[in-house]
Amino acid sequence: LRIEQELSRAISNGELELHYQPQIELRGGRVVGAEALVRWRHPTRGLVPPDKFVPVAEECGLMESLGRFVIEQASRQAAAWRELGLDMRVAVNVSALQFRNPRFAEQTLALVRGVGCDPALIELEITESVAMSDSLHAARELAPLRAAGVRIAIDDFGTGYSNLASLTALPFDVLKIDRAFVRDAIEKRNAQVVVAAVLGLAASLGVETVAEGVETDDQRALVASHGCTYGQGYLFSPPLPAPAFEAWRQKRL
Ligand code: G
Ligand code: G
Ligand code: MN
Ligand code: NA
Repeated sequence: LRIEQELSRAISNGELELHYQPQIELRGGRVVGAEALVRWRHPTRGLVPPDKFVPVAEECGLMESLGRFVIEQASRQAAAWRELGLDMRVAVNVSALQFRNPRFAEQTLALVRGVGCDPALIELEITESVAMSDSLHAARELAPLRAAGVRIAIDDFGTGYSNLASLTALPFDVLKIDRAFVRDAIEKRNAQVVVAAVLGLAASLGVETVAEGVETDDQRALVASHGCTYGQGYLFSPPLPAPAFEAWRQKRL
């Protein structure tokens, strides 16, 4: 069977699942949310990572149904956690193709509300390059989402070629510093300069920040000392299936 056919079947058969990686408030250590990361539990190949099938989905017309699955599942989970009394946001990655949809905002809000989820529990991650490739479209789609309470995060920040003036005109709530800068910040002066500059920019814009790929306590301390709001990375936890995530969170309290 070709991978496209298998993937199409996998989406309808429920072989896709979301894993959740915690986001921690660096001042105080509170768990404020999680990034949802999709995996394919393949019957013979085991757990397939997203970089092996998200591009396939984009190429063969399956991205819309994959994206719909991810938004619905993440919203169901966020609503279920609220039921349990855990107030946690769930961040969802949005692909370039998904975002290009002229009815992206409307359809996303319908999916979120359709499963009984408060839009304020959802954060959408859009990469810097996707947000900036058509900033007029981006502004048009992001405004109604934010008006409904959805938070917008710019993912992989620092890796694109942003026109900073256009970027600052975009409505968003969070900048996620790409993990390459966090990785190198301790040893490489230029990476540390980028981290400090991005955190300074975010503070001036009044937006929050997430340092991605935090693996060591030195990295955590460095980004915290420059005012970073949240941390995410193996230092805290890898992405986990929902039950393991809940157990991890319980143990931390
Ligand atoms: O842990 P990780 O291998 O999950 O993720 C690898 C890449 O796949 C990341 O760049 C991440 O943004 C992307 N990714 C993970 N889950 C999703 C998803 O649900 N949708 C999209 N479009 N990309 C995802
Ligand atoms: O591109 P995006 O930021 O959406 O993707 C998140 C990716 O980063 C996932 O593949 C996730 O598994 C991975 N990841 C999460 N935490 C760490 C970490 O501490 N170190 C490294 N190297 N990768 C991480
Ligand atoms: Mn992401
Ligand atoms: Na990222």
